[in-house]
Amino acid sequence: MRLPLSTLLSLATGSALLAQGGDLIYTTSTVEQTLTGSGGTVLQTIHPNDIVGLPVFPCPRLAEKWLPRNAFMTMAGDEDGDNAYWEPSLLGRINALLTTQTFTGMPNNGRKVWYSPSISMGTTVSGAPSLRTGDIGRIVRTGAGDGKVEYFIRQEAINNALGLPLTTTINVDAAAFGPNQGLFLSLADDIVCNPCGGPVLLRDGDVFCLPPSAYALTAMLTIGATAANSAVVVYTEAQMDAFVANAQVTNRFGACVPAAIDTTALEIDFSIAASLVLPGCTGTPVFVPTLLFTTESLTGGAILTTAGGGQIYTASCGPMGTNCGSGPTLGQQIGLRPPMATLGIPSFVNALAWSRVFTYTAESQVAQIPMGTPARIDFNTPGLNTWVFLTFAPTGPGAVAPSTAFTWGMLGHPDYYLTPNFMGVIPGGFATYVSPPIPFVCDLVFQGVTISSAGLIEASTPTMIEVF
Ligand SMILES: [Ca+2]
Ligand SMILES: [Ca+2]
Ligand SMILES: [Ca+2]
Repeated sequence: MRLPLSTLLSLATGSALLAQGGDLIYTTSTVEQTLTGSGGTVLQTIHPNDIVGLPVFPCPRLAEKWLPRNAFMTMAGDEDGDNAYWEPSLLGRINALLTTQTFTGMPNNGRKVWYSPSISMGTTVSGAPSLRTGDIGRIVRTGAGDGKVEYFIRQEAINNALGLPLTTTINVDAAAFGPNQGLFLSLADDIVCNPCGGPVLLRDGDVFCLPPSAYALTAMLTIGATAANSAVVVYTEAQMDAFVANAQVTNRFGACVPAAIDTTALEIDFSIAASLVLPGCTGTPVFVPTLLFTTESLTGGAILTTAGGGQIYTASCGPMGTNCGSGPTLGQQIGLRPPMATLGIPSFVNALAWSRVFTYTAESQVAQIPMGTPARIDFNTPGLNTWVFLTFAPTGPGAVAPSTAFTWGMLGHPDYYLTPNFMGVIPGGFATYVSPPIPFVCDLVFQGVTISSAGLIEASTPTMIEVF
C-alpha cells in the first residue's frame, strides 16, 4: 500500500529532526544502576525487562527507568495462570525495541512501543499465541479486555521471509524499522534457513532486512503477510565484526573490541545518508540505511554506527563509547553507574530505539507484602506533586486489572485503572508514597497523576502490590 503524501512529508520532517540526534530508549543485558541514583528509590535499579529512557539533554546524559517491569506485569495480568501478578522475570530480557511514533513526531508511551521478549509470555490472559520470542508486539487492551497482544510482526511472517517452517521457534534479538527502509532484524541464535539467494547458515551476528517490497502493511501500518524467501542478508557477522574492529572501541575492561560475536540492538542512524544498495528478490533493489548497532562483545554499553565502515556513534553529548587506548567504556555515556572508576558496567545494550522520552514512573518497593503492613510506592514525577490513586484489582488465576483510556494526558501512560481511590499527595521528583496498613488480603494497582511543567494532566505508569 502507498502512504498518503501528508504522512510522507511528516516522515521527512521527523528524519530532519533526528539528524541532530534525539531521545533514546534502551534495555540492558543484566541488572544495572542509574548514574543519578534516582533519589535512592527502587527506580535506580534497572532490570533487563525494564525499558530505560535516555533524553538527549542535559549533558552528561542521565538515564531513568521509563517503563518498569511492574508496569508490564500490571498490563499483562496473571499471564501464566499461577494466581500471582508478580512475575519478576516476565518477558525475560527485552531483546528488541521498535518505535514507529518517531516518524510522525507523535509521543511514545508504554502502549505504543513495540518489543520482543527473550521468554514468551503465557497465554492464560491473552490467548494463544501470546507474545513469543519470535514476535515483535505489545501488551494492549482490546475490545476483548486487557492483557491482549498486538503484533508489529509475527514469528510466522519472519519465518516465511527466511524460508523457515512457520512453526520453527526463533528469537528476535535486534530490530529497527523505517517505513521507507523496511524492517532490519538480527536473531539470537545461528540457524540454517533459506532467504533471498538460497540456503545459508544465518549467524546470530548477521543483520537481515525485510524490504518494503517484501511485505504488505496492515491498516494499522504493521507488517502483515511477507513474501516467501524474501529476506535479504545485508551484513554478515564477518562484516559486523569488521565494523566493530574499525570502530576502535573498548569494552568494560578497557580492552579494544575485535569482533561482534552477536548483534544485539539495531536502529536507523539518520545522521549520515547511506549509499549501500543490494539486489532484492522481488525485483526491487534494497536500500540499506546507516545503522546504529550494539553487540554482545560491547560490555560497558557502547553504541556504534555502520557509518564510515564502523565508528563509535557520536550523539549530542559526545561519543557513545571509549576509544581504544583511552580506558574502559564505563556506561556513563548511556546514563548508568559503573561499578568502579576503572571498570565499566557488565551490560551490553540489548535493545535500542529512537523515542521522545517523557518519564513518569511508579514502582512498588516490595510487590508482595503481608496483610497489616503499608504499601510503599516510589514515584518519579515530572511535576510539582503526584496525586496517588489506588485501585482494587481482580484476584484469582488468570486475572487482569481492567484499564480504561486516560483521555486527559498527552505524554504519560495513556490508561488508568477503574475505580481509582484518591489516597494522598506526595512531592514531585523522586518521592515515596506510604499507605496506611492494608487490613485484608487483596491485589492493588497504584498510579499517580500530576500536572506537568507544560500544564498538562498526565498519568504515571501503573504498578502492582499483592497483599497476602
Ligand atoms: Ca502469574
Ligand atoms: Ca537484543
Ligand atoms: Ca556469532
